[in-house]
Amino acid sequence: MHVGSKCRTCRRPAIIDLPRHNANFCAEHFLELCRRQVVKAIEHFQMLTPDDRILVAVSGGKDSLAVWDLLLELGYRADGLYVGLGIGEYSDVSGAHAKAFAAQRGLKLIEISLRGDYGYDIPTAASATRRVPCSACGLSKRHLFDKAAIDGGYTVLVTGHNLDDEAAVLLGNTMRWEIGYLARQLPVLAARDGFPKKVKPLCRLTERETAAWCVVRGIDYLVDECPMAIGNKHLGYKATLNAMEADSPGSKAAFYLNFLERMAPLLADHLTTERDALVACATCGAPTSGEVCAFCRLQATASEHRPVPVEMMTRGRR
Ligand code: Q46
Ligand code: ZN
Ligand code: ZN
Repeated sequence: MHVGSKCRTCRRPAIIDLPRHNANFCAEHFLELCRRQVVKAIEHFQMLTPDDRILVAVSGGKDSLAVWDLLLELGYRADGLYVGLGIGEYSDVSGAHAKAFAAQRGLKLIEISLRGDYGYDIPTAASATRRVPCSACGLSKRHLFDKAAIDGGYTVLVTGHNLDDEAAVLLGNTMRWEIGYLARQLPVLAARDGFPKKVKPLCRLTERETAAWCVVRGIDYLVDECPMAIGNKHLGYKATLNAMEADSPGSKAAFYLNFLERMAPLLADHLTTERDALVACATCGAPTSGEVCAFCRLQATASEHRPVPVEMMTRGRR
């Protein structure tokens, strides 16, 4: 940003430049732009109503704290859910940020510990299954988020996925033409067969914008990346998109938002035909297409395994 840049709205000194909007903004009008983008996403996709009981999955990072803050600011009622993944110091610090945010504002935060409540953690699960950590982690989070929302009587589960996350997943799915995944890559998924409604109100904001939201609002968030993300393809897709965005501002948002508007409706048939008949998991009762759900199978394997420290799983990967 050039020294002396002015806010597009009020001409006062700007604090941030947003090349994709071809404009600079002061703090007040930057926050207003973020609110507007979130309201637009919520209204366009009919994500939330004022009567909803909302559960926000909170990691302690910028996106989840920003979305919780934004929803409260917009007048919604929302509790938080924190799942301790047992990823060494990263999890300790992320948990501290989530708890501090809730405590400072007198908010309810449901806390679950994978190790304490389910007898395993992500480094151990990755070692036991010999698969990438994010696979066991994603499976565990999805199951526990769904379960907490259903058990707690919440009508909607909110996650902090931002435009960069969604565009990176979209690029990965497009590279392989994963039609089933592409059909489901929507910022709102309706409740069905024992799964809660799931929404992503930050889908129109980039991660630079959610970080700036937190800085301007004085929200203390965990800046470090998860140590187990190293080498994951998602980061590579983000870097590719960022390189394209640097050359052509706005291309990342166009890629994702135009997919939602132009392509996703054409895939709607795949969303309805892809459903298997679901039955209750014999162990935990969650909806599953097999006899025992993937989470219970993972838990059985990982909780039998001797605990593996995170350092062992990240050594030599940097
Ligand atoms: S926490 Fe889990 Fe992420 Fe870490 S292990 Fe992968 S999925 S990168 S959002
Ligand atoms: Zn301004
Ligand atoms: Zn189960």
